[in-house]
Amino acid sequence: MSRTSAGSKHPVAAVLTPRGRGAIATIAVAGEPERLAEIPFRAVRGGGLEDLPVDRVAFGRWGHDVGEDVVVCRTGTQRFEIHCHGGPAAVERIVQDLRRCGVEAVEPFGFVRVTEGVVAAALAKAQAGARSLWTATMVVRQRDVWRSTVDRWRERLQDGSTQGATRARRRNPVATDEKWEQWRAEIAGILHWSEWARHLTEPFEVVVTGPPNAGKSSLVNRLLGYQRAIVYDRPGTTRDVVTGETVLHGWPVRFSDTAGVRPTDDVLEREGIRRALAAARRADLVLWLDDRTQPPVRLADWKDVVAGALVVDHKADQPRHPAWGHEEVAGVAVSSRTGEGIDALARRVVDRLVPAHPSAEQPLPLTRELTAWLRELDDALQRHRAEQVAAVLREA
Ligand SMILES: Nc1nc2c(ncn2[C@@H]2O[C@H](COP(=O)(O)OP(=O)(O)OP(=O)(O)O)[C@@H](O)[C@H]2O)c(=O)[nH]1
Ligand SMILES: [Mg+2]
Repeated sequence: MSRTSAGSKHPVAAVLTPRGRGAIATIAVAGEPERLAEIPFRAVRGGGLEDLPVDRVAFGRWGHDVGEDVVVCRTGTQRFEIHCHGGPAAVERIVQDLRRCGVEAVEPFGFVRVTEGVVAAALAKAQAGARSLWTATMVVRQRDVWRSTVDRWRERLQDGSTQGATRARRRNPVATDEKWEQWRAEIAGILHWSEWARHLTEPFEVVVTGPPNAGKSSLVNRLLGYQRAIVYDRPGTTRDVVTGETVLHGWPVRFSDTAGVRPTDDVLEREGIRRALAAARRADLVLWLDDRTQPPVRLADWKDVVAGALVVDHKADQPRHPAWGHEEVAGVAVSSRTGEGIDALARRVVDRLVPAHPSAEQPLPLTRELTAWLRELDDALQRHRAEQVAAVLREA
Protein backbone atom coordinates (compact mmCIF):
# COMPACT_ATOMS: atom_id res chain seq x y z
CA MET A 1 0.00 0.00 0.00
CA SER A 2 2.79 2.42 0.88
CA ARG A 3 4.93 3.83 -1.90
CA THR A 4 8.10 2.06 -2.77
CA SER A 5 9.99 5.34 -3.12
CA ALA A 6 9.62 7.19 0.16
CA GLY A 7 9.90 10.54 -1.59
CA SER A 8 7.57 12.60 -3.68
CA LYS A 9 8.13 14.39 -6.99
CA HIS A 10 8.35 17.71 -5.19
CA PRO A 11 9.25 18.24 -1.54
CA VAL A 12 6.47 18.78 0.99
CA ALA A 13 6.41 19.87 4.62
CA ALA A 14 3.81 19.66 7.37
CA VAL A 15 3.66 20.95 10.92
CA LEU A 16 2.91 17.79 12.90
CA THR A 17 2.26 19.44 16.27
CA PRO A 18 -1.10 21.15 16.92
CA ARG A 19 -1.41 24.87 16.18
CA GLY A 20 -0.89 27.35 18.98
CA ARG A 21 1.80 27.94 21.57
CA GLY A 22 3.78 24.97 22.77
CA ALA A 23 7.23 24.18 24.11
CA ILE A 24 8.30 22.41 20.93
CA ALA A 25 6.93 22.14 17.41
CA THR A 26 7.81 19.45 14.87
CA ILE A 27 7.92 20.07 11.14
CA ALA A 28 8.34 17.05 8.87
CA VAL A 29 9.82 17.38 5.39
CA ALA A 30 9.92 14.85 2.57
CA GLY A 31 11.31 15.33 -0.91
CA GLU A 32 14.18 15.19 -3.35
CA PRO A 33 17.43 15.99 -1.47
CA GLU A 34 18.91 18.28 -4.15
CA ARG A 35 15.98 20.65 -3.75
CA LEU A 36 16.64 20.74 -0.02
CA ALA A 37 20.30 21.75 -0.23
CA GLU A 38 19.46 25.46 -0.03
CA ILE A 39 17.80 25.09 3.35
CA PRO A 40 19.31 27.56 5.88
CA PHE A 41 20.38 25.06 8.53
CA ARG A 42 23.88 24.89 10.03
CA ALA A 43 24.77 22.25 12.61
CA VAL A 44 26.77 23.42 15.64
CA ARG A 45 29.44 20.86 14.70
CA GLY A 46 29.48 22.31 11.21
CA GLY A 47 27.83 21.25 7.98
CA GLY A 48 24.37 21.61 6.50
CA LEU A 49 21.52 19.26 6.16
CA GLU A 50 23.04 17.47 3.17
CA ASP A 51 25.98 16.37 5.38
CA LEU A 52 23.75 14.80 8.00
CA PRO A 53 23.68 10.97 7.91
CA VAL A 54 20.37 9.13 8.12
CA ASP A 55 19.10 8.57 11.68
CA ARG A 56 21.48 11.20 13.08
CA VAL A 57 20.23 14.04 15.24
CA ALA A 58 21.95 17.45 14.94
CA PHE A 59 21.63 20.51 17.11
CA GLY A 60 22.08 23.75 15.18
CA ARG A 61 20.84 27.12 14.00
CA TRP A 62 18.17 27.88 11.48
CA GLY A 63 18.38 31.08 9.42
CA HIS A 64 21.13 33.33 8.15
CA ASP A 65 21.27 36.29 10.56
CA VAL A 66 19.44 35.93 13.86
CA GLY A 67 19.11 32.19 13.90
CA GLU A 68 16.64 29.97 15.67
CA ASP A 69 17.88 27.05 17.80
CA VAL A 70 16.67 23.81 16.26
CA VAL A 71 17.21 20.10 16.45
CA VAL A 72 17.12 18.36 13.10
CA CYS A 73 16.81 14.64 12.56
CA ARG A 74 17.32 13.05 9.18
CA THR A 75 14.79 10.21 9.28
CA GLY A 76 15.46 8.90 5.77
CA THR A 77 17.30 9.70 2.55
CA GLN A 78 14.52 12.05 1.56
CA ARG A 79 12.99 12.71 4.95
CA PHE A 80 13.82 14.85 7.93
CA GLU A 81 12.22 16.44 10.93
CA ILE A 82 12.86 19.87 12.40
CA HIS A 83 12.15 20.40 16.09
CA CYS A 84 11.98 24.07 16.94
CA HIS A 85 10.57 26.40 19.56
CA GLY A 86 6.80 25.84 19.69
CA GLY A 87 5.73 29.47 19.27
CA PRO A 88 3.74 30.26 16.11
CA ALA A 89 6.33 32.82 14.89
CA ALA A 90 9.23 30.34 14.97
CA VAL A 91 7.14 27.71 13.15
CA GLU A 92 5.91 30.21 10.55
CA ARG A 93 9.42 31.44 9.86
CA ILE A 94 10.73 27.93 9.20
CA VAL A 95 7.75 27.08 7.01
CA GLN A 96 8.34 30.29 5.01
CA ASP A 97 12.03 29.42 4.54
CA LEU A 98 11.06 25.95 3.37
CA ARG A 99 8.59 27.46 0.91
CA ARG A 100 11.34 29.69 -0.47
CA CYS A 101 13.38 26.54 -1.07
CA GLY A 102 10.58 25.07 -3.16
CA VAL A 103 8.98 22.95 -0.44
CA GLU A 104 5.19 22.90 -0.51
CA ALA A 105 3.49 23.31 2.88
CA VAL A 106 0.64 20.81 3.35
CA GLU A 107 -1.54 19.72 6.27
CA PRO A 108 -0.48 16.53 8.12
CA PHE A 109 -2.88 14.20 6.27
CA GLY A 110 -1.75 15.74 2.98
CA PHE A 111 1.80 14.86 4.03
CA VAL A 112 0.83 11.24 4.66
CA ARG A 113 -0.91 11.20 1.29
CA VAL A 114 2.24 12.33 -0.51
CA THR A 115 4.64 10.14 1.45
CA GLU A 116 2.58 6.99 2.04
CA GLY A 117 -0.29 7.19 -0.39
CA VAL A 118 -3.97 8.03 -0.53
CA VAL A 119 -5.15 4.91 1.31
CA ALA A 120 -2.78 5.42 4.26
CA ALA A 121 -3.84 9.08 4.48
CA ALA A 122 -7.52 8.11 4.47
CA LEU A 123 -6.94 5.51 7.20
CA ALA A 124 -5.01 8.02 9.34
CA LYS A 125 -7.64 10.74 8.89
CA ALA A 126 -10.56 8.41 9.56
CA GLN A 127 -8.88 7.03 12.65
CA ALA A 128 -8.20 10.51 14.00
CA GLY A 129 -11.83 11.48 13.33
CA ALA A 130 -13.47 8.32 14.75
CA ARG A 131 -15.90 9.29 17.53
CA SER A 132 -16.22 5.96 19.34
CA LEU A 133 -14.28 2.82 20.09
CA TRP A 134 -16.52 0.95 17.67
CA THR A 135 -15.96 3.32 14.75
CA ALA A 136 -12.21 3.39 15.49
CA THR A 137 -12.19 -0.43 15.45
CA MET A 138 -14.02 -0.43 12.11
CA VAL A 139 -11.39 1.90 10.66
CA VAL A 140 -8.47 -0.15 11.99
CA ARG A 141 -9.96 -3.29 10.38
CA GLN A 142 -10.04 -1.44 7.08
CA ARG A 143 -6.24 -1.41 7.07
CA ASP A 144 -5.99 -5.08 6.08
CA VAL A 145 -9.06 -4.92 3.88
CA TRP A 146 -7.58 -2.07 1.83
CA ARG A 147 -4.11 -3.64 1.75
CA SER A 148 -5.43 -6.82 0.16
CA THR A 149 -7.72 -4.88 -2.16
CA VAL A 150 -4.91 -2.67 -3.49
CA ASP A 151 -2.59 -5.69 -3.82
CA ARG A 152 -5.25 -7.51 -5.79
CA TRP A 153 -5.85 -4.50 -8.02
CA ARG A 154 -2.11 -4.17 -8.71
CA GLU A 155 -1.94 -7.84 -9.68
CA ARG A 156 -4.93 -7.41 -11.92
CA LEU A 157 -3.25 -4.52 -13.66
CA GLN A 158 -0.08 -6.53 -14.15
CA ASP A 159 -1.78 -9.47 -15.78
CA GLY A 160 -1.57 -9.12 -19.56
CA SER A 161 -5.15 -8.33 -20.38
CA THR A 162 -5.14 -4.99 -18.59
CA GLN A 163 -1.53 -3.89 -18.84
CA GLY A 164 -1.28 -4.42 -22.53
CA ALA A 165 -4.86 -3.33 -22.78
CA THR A 166 -4.75 -2.07 -26.32
CA ARG A 167 -3.06 -5.18 -27.65
CA ALA A 168 -5.31 -7.44 -25.61
CA ARG A 169 -8.40 -5.57 -26.79
CA ARG A 170 -7.35 -6.19 -30.37
CA ARG A 171 -6.93 -9.88 -29.58
CA ASN A 172 -10.01 -10.33 -27.46
CA PRO A 173 -11.99 -7.15 -26.95
CA VAL A 174 -14.91 -8.82 -25.19
CA ALA A 175 -12.81 -10.50 -22.47
CA THR A 176 -10.91 -7.30 -21.66
CA ASP A 177 -14.01 -5.13 -21.54
CA GLU A 178 -15.64 -7.64 -19.20
CA LYS A 179 -12.66 -7.57 -16.89
CA TRP A 180 -12.61 -3.80 -16.72
CA GLU A 181 -16.35 -3.62 -16.23
CA GLN A 182 -16.05 -6.10 -13.36
CA TRP A 183 -13.45 -3.86 -11.81
CA ARG A 184 -15.72 -0.83 -12.23
CA ALA A 185 -18.58 -2.77 -10.63
CA GLU A 186 -16.34 -3.49 -7.65
CA ILE A 187 -15.57 0.23 -7.31
CA ALA A 188 -19.28 1.06 -7.56
CA GLY A 189 -19.82 -1.47 -4.76
CA ILE A 190 -17.34 0.42 -2.58
CA LEU A 191 -18.80 3.83 -3.39
CA HIS A 192 -22.23 2.48 -2.46
CA TRP A 193 -21.07 2.67 1.18
CA SER A 194 -19.99 6.35 1.03
CA GLU A 195 -22.74 7.65 3.29
CA TRP A 196 -22.33 4.79 5.73
CA ALA A 197 -18.56 5.29 5.91
CA ARG A 198 -18.89 9.07 6.23
CA HIS A 199 -20.65 8.58 9.54
CA LEU A 200 -17.72 6.67 11.01
CA THR A 201 -16.28 10.17 11.48
CA GLU A 202 -19.19 12.59 11.04
CA PRO A 203 -22.28 12.45 13.25
CA PHE A 204 -25.78 11.77 11.96
CA GLU A 205 -28.10 14.76 12.39
CA VAL A 206 -31.27 13.97 14.34
CA VAL A 207 -33.73 16.80 14.92
CA VAL A 208 -36.23 16.60 17.77
CA THR A 209 -39.50 18.41 17.01
CA GLY A 210 -43.06 18.56 18.29
CA PRO A 211 -45.56 20.86 19.94
CA PRO A 212 -44.48 23.25 22.72
CA ASN A 213 -44.05 21.64 26.13
CA ALA A 214 -44.06 18.11 24.66
CA GLY A 215 -40.77 17.40 26.46
CA LYS A 216 -38.35 17.85 23.54
CA SER A 217 -35.62 19.40 25.70
CA SER A 218 -36.15 16.76 28.40
CA LEU A 219 -35.79 13.97 25.84
CA VAL A 220 -32.65 15.47 24.28
CA ASN A 221 -31.10 15.82 27.74
CA ARG A 222 -31.98 12.19 28.50
CA LEU A 223 -30.45 10.97 25.25
CA LEU A 224 -27.30 13.04 25.77
CA GLY A 225 -27.05 12.03 29.41
CA TYR A 226 -26.64 15.57 30.70
CA GLN A 227 -28.64 18.80 31.00
CA ARG A 228 -27.84 20.43 27.66
CA ALA A 229 -31.17 22.23 27.14
CA ILE A 230 -33.38 24.19 29.51
CA VAL A 231 -36.51 22.35 30.64
CA TYR A 232 -39.44 24.34 31.95
CA ASP A 233 -43.11 23.67 32.50
CA ARG A 234 -44.24 26.53 30.25
CA PRO A 235 -44.57 26.23 26.45
CA GLY A 236 -42.08 28.22 24.36
CA THR A 237 -39.01 27.63 26.54
CA THR A 238 -36.69 26.63 23.67
CA ARG A 239 -36.47 29.41 21.08
CA ASP A 240 -33.52 28.38 18.94
CA VAL A 241 -31.87 25.17 17.77
CA VAL A 242 -29.71 23.69 20.56
CA THR A 243 -27.40 20.80 19.64
CA GLY A 244 -25.48 18.14 21.51
CA GLU A 245 -23.50 15.11 20.35
CA THR A 246 -23.46 11.58 21.70
CA VAL A 247 -22.82 8.00 20.61
CA LEU A 248 -25.67 5.49 20.18
CA HIS A 249 -24.71 1.84 19.66
CA GLY A 250 -21.30 3.03 18.47
CA TRP A 251 -22.59 5.62 15.98
CA PRO A 252 -22.00 9.34 16.46
CA VAL A 253 -25.31 11.23 16.57
CA ARG A 254 -25.90 14.95 16.94
CA PHE A 255 -29.29 15.79 18.42
CA SER A 256 -30.89 19.17 17.78
CA ASP A 257 -33.49 20.42 20.21
CA THR A 258 -35.84 22.91 18.57
CA ALA A 259 -38.61 25.38 19.36
CA GLY A 260 -42.08 23.92 19.88
CA VAL A 261 -44.33 24.02 16.83
CA ARG A 262 -47.70 25.79 16.98
CA PRO A 263 -49.53 28.55 15.08
CA THR A 264 -48.39 31.86 16.60
CA ASP A 265 -48.15 35.61 15.86
CA ASP A 266 -45.12 36.10 18.11
CA VAL A 267 -42.26 37.16 15.82
CA LEU A 268 -39.49 35.56 17.88
CA GLU A 269 -41.40 32.31 18.25
CA ARG A 270 -42.17 32.20 14.54
CA GLU A 271 -38.49 32.59 13.74
CA GLY A 272 -37.70 29.71 16.10
CA ILE A 273 -40.30 27.53 14.36
CA ARG A 274 -38.96 28.50 10.93
CA ARG A 275 -35.49 27.41 12.04
CA ALA A 276 -36.87 24.18 13.45
CA LEU A 277 -38.52 23.38 10.11
CA ALA A 278 -35.33 24.18 8.18
CA ALA A 279 -33.30 21.94 10.53
CA ALA A 280 -35.87 19.15 10.19
CA ARG A 281 -35.72 19.30 6.38
CA ARG A 282 -31.91 18.95 6.45
CA ALA A 283 -31.83 16.20 9.06
CA ASP A 284 -30.90 12.54 8.56
CA LEU A 285 -33.81 11.72 10.87
CA VAL A 286 -36.57 13.67 12.61
CA LEU A 287 -38.14 12.68 15.91
CA TRP A 288 -41.66 14.04 16.27
CA LEU A 289 -42.84 14.08 19.88
CA ASP A 290 -46.51 13.71 20.66
CA ASP A 291 -47.44 14.87 24.15
CA ARG A 292 -49.93 12.22 25.23
CA THR A 293 -51.21 14.42 28.06
CA GLN A 294 -52.51 16.96 25.49
CA PRO A 295 -54.83 16.65 22.46
CA PRO A 296 -53.00 15.65 19.22
CA VAL A 297 -51.35 18.47 17.25
CA ARG A 298 -50.98 18.12 13.47
CA LEU A 299 -49.95 21.14 11.38
CA ALA A 300 -50.25 21.48 7.59
CA ASP A 301 -46.72 22.94 7.15
CA TRP A 302 -45.25 20.00 8.98
CA LYS A 303 -47.19 17.23 7.30
CA ASP A 304 -44.30 15.94 5.18
CA VAL A 305 -41.85 16.16 8.08
CA VAL A 306 -44.13 14.23 10.43
CA ALA A 307 -44.81 11.64 7.72
CA GLY A 308 -41.10 10.80 7.48
CA ALA A 309 -40.43 11.14 11.20
CA LEU A 310 -39.93 8.58 13.93
CA VAL A 311 -42.90 9.39 16.17
CA VAL A 312 -42.48 9.32 19.94
CA ASP A 313 -45.48 8.84 22.20
CA HIS A 314 -44.03 10.99 24.94
CA LYS A 315 -44.74 11.31 28.68
CA ALA A 316 -45.61 7.62 28.77
CA ASP A 317 -45.66 7.81 32.59
CA GLN A 318 -48.93 9.79 32.35
CA PRO A 319 -52.47 8.78 31.32
CA ARG A 320 -53.45 9.62 27.77
CA HIS A 321 -55.63 12.63 27.00
CA PRO A 322 -59.15 11.46 25.97
CA ALA A 323 -58.96 13.40 22.67
CA TRP A 324 -56.54 10.78 21.28
CA GLY A 325 -58.25 8.37 18.89
CA HIS A 326 -56.88 4.83 18.92
CA GLU A 327 -55.57 5.03 15.33
CA GLU A 328 -53.65 8.25 16.03
CA VAL A 329 -51.28 6.66 18.51
CA ALA A 330 -48.31 5.63 16.39
CA GLY A 331 -45.14 6.25 18.32
CA VAL A 332 -42.66 4.49 20.57
CA ALA A 333 -43.81 4.98 24.17
CA VAL A 334 -41.14 6.95 26.04
CA SER A 335 -40.92 8.81 29.32
CA SER A 336 -38.03 11.20 29.78
CA ARG A 337 -39.04 11.50 33.41
CA THR A 338 -38.72 7.79 34.30
CA GLY A 339 -36.41 6.69 31.45
CA GLU A 340 -38.98 4.15 30.20
CA GLY A 341 -38.54 3.42 26.50
CA ILE A 342 -35.29 5.40 26.12
CA ASP A 343 -33.17 2.36 25.23
CA ALA A 344 -35.79 1.11 22.79
CA LEU A 345 -35.93 4.56 21.21
CA ALA A 346 -32.12 4.70 20.85
CA ARG A 347 -32.23 1.33 19.09
CA ARG A 348 -35.02 2.52 16.76
CA VAL A 349 -33.06 5.69 15.96
CA VAL A 350 -29.96 3.69 14.99
CA ASP A 351 -32.01 1.17 12.97
CA ARG A 352 -33.53 4.03 11.00
CA LEU A 353 -30.19 5.76 10.46
CA VAL A 354 -28.23 2.61 9.62
CA PRO A 355 -30.56 0.06 8.06
CA ALA A 356 -27.81 -2.05 6.40
CA HIS A 357 -24.26 -3.16 7.19
CA PRO A 358 -21.40 -4.03 4.84
CA SER A 359 -19.58 -7.35 5.17
CA ALA A 360 -16.34 -7.36 7.20
CA GLU A 361 -14.28 -7.68 3.98
CA GLN A 362 -15.91 -4.71 2.28
CA PRO A 363 -13.45 -1.87 1.57
CA LEU A 364 -15.05 1.43 2.54
CA PRO A 365 -14.57 4.92 1.11
CA LEU A 366 -13.39 6.34 4.43
CA THR A 367 -12.80 9.96 3.41
CA ARG A 368 -13.76 12.39 0.66
CA GLU A 369 -10.20 12.15 -0.68
CA LEU A 370 -10.42 8.38 -0.95
CA THR A 371 -13.81 8.69 -2.67
CA ALA A 372 -12.38 11.20 -5.16
CA TRP A 373 -9.46 8.84 -5.84
CA LEU A 374 -11.83 5.90 -6.46
CA ARG A 375 -13.76 8.06 -8.93
CA GLU A 376 -10.50 8.89 -10.70
CA LEU A 377 -9.66 5.20 -10.95
CA ASP A 378 -13.12 4.46 -12.27
CA ASP A 379 -12.76 7.21 -14.83
CA ALA A 380 -9.46 5.76 -16.07
CA LEU A 381 -11.07 2.31 -16.31
CA GLN A 382 -14.04 3.67 -18.19
CA ARG A 383 -11.71 5.24 -20.74
CA HIS A 384 -9.73 1.99 -21.05
CA ARG A 385 -6.47 3.86 -20.39
CA ALA A 386 -4.07 1.33 -18.89
CA GLU A 387 -1.33 3.94 -18.26
CA GLN A 388 -3.80 6.20 -16.47
CA VAL A 389 -5.07 3.28 -14.39
CA ALA A 390 -1.48 2.44 -13.45
CA ALA A 391 -0.76 6.08 -12.56
CA VAL A 392 -3.82 6.35 -10.32
CA LEU A 393 -3.01 3.01 -8.66
CA ARG A 394 0.51 4.22 -7.87
CA GLU A 395 -1.11 6.84 -5.62
CA ALA A 396 -2.73 4.14 -3.45
N1 LIG B 1 -44.77 13.51 33.06
C1 LIG B 1 -43.79 13.86 32.27
N2 LIG B 1 -43.44 15.13 32.13
C2 LIG B 1 -42.41 15.44 31.30
C3 LIG B 1 -41.72 14.47 30.57
N3 LIG B 1 -40.79 15.08 29.82
C4 LIG B 1 -40.88 16.39 30.09
N4 LIG B 1 -41.86 16.62 30.98
C5 LIG B 1 -42.27 17.91 31.53
O1 LIG B 1 -42.85 18.68 30.48
C6 LIG B 1 -42.54 20.06 30.66
C7 LIG B 1 -41.89 20.61 29.40
O2 LIG B 1 -40.65 19.97 29.21
P1 LIG B 1 -39.58 20.54 28.17
O3 LIG B 1 -38.56 19.49 28.04
O4 LIG B 1 -39.16 21.90 28.55
O5 LIG B 1 -40.50 20.60 26.87
P2 LIG B 1 -40.16 21.23 25.46
O6 LIG B 1 -40.89 20.41 24.45
O7 LIG B 1 -38.70 21.37 25.28
O8 LIG B 1 -40.84 22.66 25.58
P3 LIG B 1 -40.60 23.99 24.69
O9 LIG B 1 -39.14 24.21 24.61
O10 LIG B 1 -41.29 25.01 25.48
O11 LIG B 1 -41.24 23.74 23.38
C8 LIG B 1 -41.63 20.14 31.89
O12 LIG B 1 -42.39 20.47 33.00
C9 LIG B 1 -41.08 18.73 32.00
O13 LIG B 1 -40.73 18.38 33.32
C10 LIG B 1 -42.13 13.10 30.73
O14 LIG B 1 -41.60 12.17 30.14
N5 LIG B 1 -43.16 12.86 31.59
MG1 LIG C 1 -37.57 22.99 24.90
